[in-house]
Order: sequence, then structure tokens, then C-alpha cells
Amino acid sequence: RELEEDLRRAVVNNEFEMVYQPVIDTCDGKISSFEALLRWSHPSKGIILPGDFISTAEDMGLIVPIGEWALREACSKASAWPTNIGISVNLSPVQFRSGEKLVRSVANALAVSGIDPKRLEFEVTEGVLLDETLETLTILQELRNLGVRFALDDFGTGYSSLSYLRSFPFHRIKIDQSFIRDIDVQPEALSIVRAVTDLGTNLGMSITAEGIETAEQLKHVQIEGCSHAQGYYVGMPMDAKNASRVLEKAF
Ligand code: G
Ligand code: G
Ligand code: MN
Ligand code: NA
Repeated sequence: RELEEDLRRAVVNNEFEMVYQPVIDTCDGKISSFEALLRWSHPSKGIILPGDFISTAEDMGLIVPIGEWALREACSKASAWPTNIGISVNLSPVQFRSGEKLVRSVANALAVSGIDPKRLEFEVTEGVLLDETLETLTILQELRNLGVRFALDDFGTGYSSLSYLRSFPFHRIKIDQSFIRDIDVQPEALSIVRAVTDLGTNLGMSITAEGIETAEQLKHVQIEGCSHAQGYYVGMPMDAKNASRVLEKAF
């Protein structure tokens, strides 16, 4: 109740910020993209993480205007980066249900920022595809026709992931951090990372290992053939200024 009123005000006053977490290419260790992550800068409570407000924002439908802002902001910041650096943005299933409105806002964010659509990748979870309706597939296809790419996020945590790989051409699989966390200690986690990486690679997809927190984990996913890595060891989420600074140093 209180959260709902807070959120309504936050949308009106635009109390949101984006932070950017680097993703590296495991072959050369260089940054290949950033994942844009939403933060709520609450006037009295400080920074609030998505886990504490996204589901309420979804229930209220507010994730649509918040998500539109997040997308415009991320594309605008990416337009100042070297053109080989990608930007990924998380999409909620509720944004998909807004249908053509989502397609229009993506086309608009691309036009206003002027970035090459190939640089923009949307991260979706199985939740988006759960109702594998014609409508959902049509929206996905229309977005793809704009030239943007898609990643299947949190891979391995839901049901029947494999059928989604067949019904829609994802560019990337992001292996959920729970598997990476146990990769050095649990043979089953390692087997799953290996199997998913082989499967995705054979289907022509890039593979990002999420939640890399140690040098050992990075080494491990390199050996297993994951093309990309992301996590606190690789780089913390940072504001746009620091992201630009890191890129300047690297190029
Ligand atoms: O740092 P982290 O707490 O940022 O993110 C937690 C979850 O919130 C992730 O699962 C991520 O997918 C989701 N999330 C982060 N930013 C956004 C956003 O801009 N839009 C949506 N819909 N979800 C986001
Ligand atoms: O669901 P999604 O993958 O979009 O969410 C990314 C979330 O994972 C964000 O909350 C981000 O802050 C968090 N995250 C990023 N790197 C790490 C990491 O190395 N360890 C842990 N525990 N969380 C991470
Ligand atoms: Mn994500
Ligand atoms: Na994820």
C-alpha cells in the first residue's frame, strides 16, 4: 500500500537511475557490453534494488513507463560509447503484454539515440515465453525485425527451457549464477554449465556465465567454453560516468 504510493510518486518525479555492469569476452578479457540495471533512488530510504519493487511495479502496470524510461536512458548512454560495445536491457513479461506499445518504444529509443540496433540486446526470462501465444511471438518477431537481439536470462532456473530455444532464435544464453556459484564444488553444477554451453554453442549462440565472483570461476567457465563472463569479479555495476571512464581506459 505504502510502496504503491511511493512508486507512483517515484514515476512522476523520475526517481530512477541506471547502473551498468560490464560483460567481458573470455578470449581476450576485454569488455564487450554492459548490462543496464535499474535502481530506485528513494528520497528517504536511499537506493532500492529491483528485487524490492519490480514485482509491485509489474502488478501496478508501472513497469511499462519505468521500463520505457530505462530503455531510453540506456540507449542514450550507450550512444556515447565505442560502437563495438553492446548494451543489454532487461524486459519484463508485463512489458511484452503491452504489445505494439513496446515495439513503438523500442523503435523510438533506437531512433532518438541513433545507436545501431545490433548493439541492443534484450534479456528476457522464460516468463516472457511462458504463454507461448501468437501475440508474444509476433511481438518478439517485430522487435527482431528492428534488428535488436535477444538473450535468454537466468537460464536453467525455470521449466522446459529447451523448447524455447527452438521456437525463438535467441542470440545468447545467460547461465544463471546459481550454477556458477557451485561450479568449483559441485560436479553436477559443472556438468550443467558444460552441457548448456555445448548446446548453445552448437546452436550458434553466445554464452554468458553470470555471477562470476572469483578468478577460479572465471578460469573454469573459460575452459568450459563460455564466450562471455559477468559478475562482481569481472566488474561491479557502476554509474554511467564510471562506465565511460572504464571504456576510455580500455581503448
Ligand atoms: O542488481 P540486480 O538487483 O539489479 O537486479 C535484480 C533483478 O532485477 C534482475 O533479475 C533483473 O533482471 C531485474 N532488473 C534490473 N533492471 C531491470 C529493468 O530495467 N527492467 C526490468 N524489467 N527488470 C530489471
Ligand atoms: O536476473 P538478472 O541476471 O538480470 O540479474 C542480475 C543480478 O545479479 C543483478 O541483481 C546484479 O546486481 C546481480 N549480480 C551481478 N553480478 C553478481 C555476482 O557476481 N554475484 C551475485 N551474487 N550477484 C550478481
Ligand atoms: Mn539480466
Ligand atoms: Na540473469
